[in-house]
Amino acid sequence: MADRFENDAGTITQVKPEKKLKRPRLYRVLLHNDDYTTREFVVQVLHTVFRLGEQDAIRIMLHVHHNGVGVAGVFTREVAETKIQRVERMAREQEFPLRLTMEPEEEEDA
Ligand code: TYC
Repeated sequence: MADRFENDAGTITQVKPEKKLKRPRLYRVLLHNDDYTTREFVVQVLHTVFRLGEQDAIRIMLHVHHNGVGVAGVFTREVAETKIQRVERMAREQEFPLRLTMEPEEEEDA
């Protein structure tokens, strides 16, 4: 399709190319094991902040407990940051050392 038009008066209209709608980069929120945070608290956090059902919350908690680290969820950057902050505040209130980090997912081909 032509993207440049000229009318009888010689006016040239250039059509802007469509902006590529890029998908926002996604981030994995990683949950780290420690020896002090209770299993119940981790399950509660996965349920209330990460919106996981009880079975999934328990499964991920146990995975982290046994493997040292696991994915709590995948979100856009702001959502990931907000969830981490929320959990950190909840953990601090109960003096648990629970730690979460985030890392970008590999870029997918468009
Ligand atoms: N290892 C903890 C315990 O035995 C439980 C735990 C699981 C803590 C996952 C943190 O991210 C975590 N009480």
